[in-house]
Amino acid sequence: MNSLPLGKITLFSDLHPKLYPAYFNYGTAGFRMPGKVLDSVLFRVGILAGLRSKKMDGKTVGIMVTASHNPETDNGVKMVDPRGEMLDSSWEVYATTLANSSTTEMFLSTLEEFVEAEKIDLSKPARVVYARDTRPSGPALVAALEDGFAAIGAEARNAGITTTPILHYLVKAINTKGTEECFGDDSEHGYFTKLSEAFKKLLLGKPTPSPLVIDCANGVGAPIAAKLAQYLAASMPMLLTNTAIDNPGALNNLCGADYIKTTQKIPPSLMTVLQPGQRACSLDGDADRLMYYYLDSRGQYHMLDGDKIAALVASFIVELVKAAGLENRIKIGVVQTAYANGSSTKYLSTRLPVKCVSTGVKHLHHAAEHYDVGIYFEANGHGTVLFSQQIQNILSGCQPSTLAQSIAINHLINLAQLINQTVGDALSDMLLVEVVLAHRSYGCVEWDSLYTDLPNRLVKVLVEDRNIFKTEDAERRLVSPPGLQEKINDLSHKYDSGRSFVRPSGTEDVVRVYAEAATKQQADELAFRIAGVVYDEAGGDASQRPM
Ligand code: G16
Repeated sequence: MNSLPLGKITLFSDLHPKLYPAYFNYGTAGFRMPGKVLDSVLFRVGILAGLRSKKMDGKTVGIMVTASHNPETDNGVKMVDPRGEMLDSSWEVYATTLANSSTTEMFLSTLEEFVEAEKIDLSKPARVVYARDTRPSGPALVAALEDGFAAIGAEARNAGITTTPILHYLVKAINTKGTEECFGDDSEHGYFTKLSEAFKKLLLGKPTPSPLVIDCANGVGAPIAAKLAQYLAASMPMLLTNTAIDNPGALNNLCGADYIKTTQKIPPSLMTVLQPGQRACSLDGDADRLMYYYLDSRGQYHMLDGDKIAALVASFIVELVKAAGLENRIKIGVVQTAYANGSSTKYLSTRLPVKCVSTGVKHLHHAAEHYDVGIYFEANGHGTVLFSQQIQNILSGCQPSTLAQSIAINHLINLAQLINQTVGDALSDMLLVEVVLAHRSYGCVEWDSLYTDLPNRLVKVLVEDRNIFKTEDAERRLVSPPGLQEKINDLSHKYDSGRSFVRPSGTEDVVRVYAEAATKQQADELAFRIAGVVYDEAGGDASQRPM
């Protein structure tokens, strides 16, 4: 096939017309909107994925149908490049343009221009692997996606209902099969085996962790965590909660990682389950984010977010690299976003280089690739650790001179297996945290005391048009609307250790306001005062004005 099968695409495209006037934007994590408006988008993404595969010489591209932390009625779709990473950002623009073509004719002509501009060799094969989460709108959207695959003639493998990180894993495993960089067997079984074997090796000789309470957000993390539990057996006792995937409206409702981070409260469903001192964690709707928390002896709630995970993991890896005698050969660095708590940045910066980038795994991931071992975690619990291929080769070829070095090197090798290096993975990260806690003989209290968080508050503001908000300096400064940043600065300076920033969300139709200050009351007050200023600037429904 050296030209686009226009007749076939037209036939299918007419089954998936763009019915909604909404503007579709390939944002922080792909397209994400109410599920009912996404039919045409999914069909077009199916075609785009086929073209992406052709462009990548027939390598397999991934498609995940999910809206992750968003409410159940939302859905979304994101593309995964052949190395298991987020879609190359230059193609996001094409995805947005194609999604917004209002008629089949316009869609076809945009498609032709795009094939020409990207010099796509249409004779190459197209291969995709796709999956979805548990949202009720998923099956119909997957059907639209499959029509897109059929229209472009892509060879498509259905990975069923699974987590976003497993889909990323599958993409990389498929594309590295039979090569020196083989990532693992390209199946869920391969994923579970890889993680559980590495976990068991890392815990050898350590006491079995006490039972961990896992809030599965009533999402796809529930069945997947249950399968993982079978592979881990007695090595990791887990108590799964919020597993009601068939309960309408339950997904991410009063539970899940985003609920934990934004409300800074324990899910009501865990009130009677969680014992003081017991570790608990929450996944989000597609199990790519992880938040830990616990109740202290007075029943007080404490949150251990992505920043705390980064601090725990980074200090452990630094120590292992030193023990392995490799500190002069391995450059370790940490990547954060503006949401990172000021105290975490201070803690990490005294030990390692720390870089701040814009929100979104794609930005963090690329920045982390500049280090031999790049550790990235967003405060919301999304993150992973990357070991460069060169470092993995050095580790496996290393000749240790002492037993201590040999042990440390083996731990590093096993960590590189345990960690899903393609993307943030709540379950893999959870096992990573459990390994570090076991090695350090830490409970939550000891982990929490690595540093004390500055009190902080994250607020969502509903505005008429969030696209008027433009930022610079890794989203720490607003350049539009004009004059708003000065007001934010003036307010922030009125509070001890006050820091705040405002940015439009790339996954929800809101503007986010983050504030931190010396006390909880000050952080809350600063956040709500800035939210009020944002609201007054950008307008909206007066009943929604933040109070
Ligand atoms: C996605 C991205 C994350 C990002 C989050 C919120 O997470 O993968 O990197 O932090 O959205 O983004 P925003 O503030 O732009 O809405 P998820 O878990 O929802 O896929």
